Amino acid sequence: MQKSILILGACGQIGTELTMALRERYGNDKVIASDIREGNSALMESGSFELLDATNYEAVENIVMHYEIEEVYLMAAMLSATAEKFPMRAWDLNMNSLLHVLNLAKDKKISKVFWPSSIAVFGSNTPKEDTPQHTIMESSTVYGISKQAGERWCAYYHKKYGVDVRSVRYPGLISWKTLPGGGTTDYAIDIYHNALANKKYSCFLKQDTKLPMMYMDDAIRATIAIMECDAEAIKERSSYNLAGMSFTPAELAESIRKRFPNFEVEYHPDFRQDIADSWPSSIDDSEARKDWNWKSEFDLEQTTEEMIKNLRSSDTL
Ligand code: AKB
Repeated sequence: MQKSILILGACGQIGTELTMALRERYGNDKVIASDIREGNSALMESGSFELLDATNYEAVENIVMHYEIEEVYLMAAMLSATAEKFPMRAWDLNMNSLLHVLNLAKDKKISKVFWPSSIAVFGSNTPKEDTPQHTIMESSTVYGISKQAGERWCAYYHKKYGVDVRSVRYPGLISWKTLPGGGTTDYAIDIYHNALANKKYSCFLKQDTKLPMMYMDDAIRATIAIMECDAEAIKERSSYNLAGMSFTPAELAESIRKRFPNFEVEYHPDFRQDIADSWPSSIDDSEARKDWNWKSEFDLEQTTEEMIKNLRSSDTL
């Protein structure tokens, strides 16, 4: 019999695609989507959905018991830019939802947990290029602090209680199906929408700000791969570095300009520039490659190709 899975935060940028991918893999009736708001029609119509606040322990526990859930993917989070505006709300959501799920696993009500960390765990004194798995991590953002604390909790629950929790540090994720919300890397999606709709874009980061990024298909593949591999293969119980590609806004604009020669970008950095400046430019993910055979597939040119093709033929514009 297939395992039953609960996704918390199923209607967000990652949750939407992850839910559909897991439903395709394990069966629509085995993957329960939940969020504090409803999602798109494909998600709502393809399987069970529960309105659920991930910070409410009792409500999460009830759903886990009702559906006899074995695995939880906790995708609910407040991202970096919004978290700077609402620090306490971000801390409440990002930490309490994680502790609730870890406690359910500690009490053997579920058997496996996926929780995403981020490149935001790193800070301005971390080595910027090829940032290693283990290095200085002095994050200066609310979001980064919550992700770093979350990583420590994951490692602690694994060591102390044997909780099978698995995690990756996502770079900025580029997708066309669902818009992101409140992140610093969101420019790398907005820019495609604007290239198609307006032929110009006002970028909130400087043109030479190089950040680690990944196409969503790679991120979903990594998430499912780490969850499916044998527990003994997972050597990092905090979170794994994960790399796709790295580029600057100017390089991304140039790749779009190969298809739209008249595309114009202006640069008007705002408070998100400070956040981006504190993050790495590129990531060394050799531990993930070694332990569970991770390898990304999409580079910038393939990503631009996919984004333009899919946005053109979808109604998300
Ligand atoms: C953000 O920009 O906040 C996120 C992230 C890098 O975790 N996309």
